[in-house]
Amino acid sequence: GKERMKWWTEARFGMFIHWGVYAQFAGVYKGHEQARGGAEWIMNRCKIPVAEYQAAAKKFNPVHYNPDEWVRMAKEAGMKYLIITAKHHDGFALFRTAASKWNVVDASPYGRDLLKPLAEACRKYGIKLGFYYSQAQDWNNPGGSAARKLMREGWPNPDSARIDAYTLTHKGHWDPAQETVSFDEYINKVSVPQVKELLSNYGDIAILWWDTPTNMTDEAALKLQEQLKLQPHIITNDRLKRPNFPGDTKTPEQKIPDFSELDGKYWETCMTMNGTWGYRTSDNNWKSSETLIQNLIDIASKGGNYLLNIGPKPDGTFPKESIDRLKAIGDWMKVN
Ligand code: JFZ
Repeated sequence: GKERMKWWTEARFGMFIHWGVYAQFAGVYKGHEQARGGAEWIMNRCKIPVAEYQAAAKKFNPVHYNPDEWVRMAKEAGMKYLIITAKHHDGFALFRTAASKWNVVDASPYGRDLLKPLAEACRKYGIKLGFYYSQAQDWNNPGGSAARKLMREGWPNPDSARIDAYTLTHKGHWDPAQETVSFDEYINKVSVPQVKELLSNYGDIAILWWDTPTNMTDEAALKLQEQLKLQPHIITNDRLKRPNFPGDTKTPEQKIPDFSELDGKYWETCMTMNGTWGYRTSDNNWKSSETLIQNLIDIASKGGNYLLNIGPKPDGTFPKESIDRLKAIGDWMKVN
């Protein structure tokens, strides 16, 4: 209840991190600039075959990854918590997992769990740690769902017109490898076990941030929710499954609600600093530091939280533009 939400309501400001194999594509597939959607969607937008996408992980080697520095930057910007994509829709686990070979330890030359040292850094700096986990949508683990984002008959996808006809008749999938097992099997053998791992192996986990409940059933949602008992104080958002699974917090995306929309719920606006969640080389549409600070003030004054995104580069560093903005926000925090 209220006691569990106390730290969250006082936090006001957190860091969102979208990171995975998609960072390597950085919005470009075979010379084609992705036309729609965030760069973390490139596999789906461009209908990249499973084997080809997985081959890209063989070059995923973030040798400059320094989680201590990441968390210190968050801390100095005045952030109180951090939520990282433990697994986004591309299904790539940034952690050691026994439930799928499609993870950083087994499928990349880096070969080490990325979340362990991040959890340690969070403990060191007193920053609460949360995991984003794409529970239903998964384009690489067979059986996972694939949202047919922006796809209708007669409205060709500029990123993959060739293969739209196939996705229309295959529930959004584009590669037969994605349909070798059922959705239920995916939930039971990948999703549930991985959530269990995430809630067991990294100490205190403050937040579980579900996303895109495509194909979710009440049965699957109940199994996932059951795992939350492993972290009695955990806070969740409203994206496990709609309806019936409201979670604790609402998640307006890329926008700050008006007073009239707030209706006494806990809410958190998640937002990008430019136009993409995952790293994209060509996106220079950066919001100014002034705008970001004004957003924070606006949100805080309305009782919400601001979850501001960083899309790290494939080498493990933050884009310079993001670092500059975090510093500017931190400087403002010190005098206010
Ligand atoms: C989802 C993801 O597909 C996206 O890649 C990113 O992770 C973002 C934070 O979440 O996108 C959504 C999910 C929900 C809405 C919009 C985009 N929504 O409810 O309006």
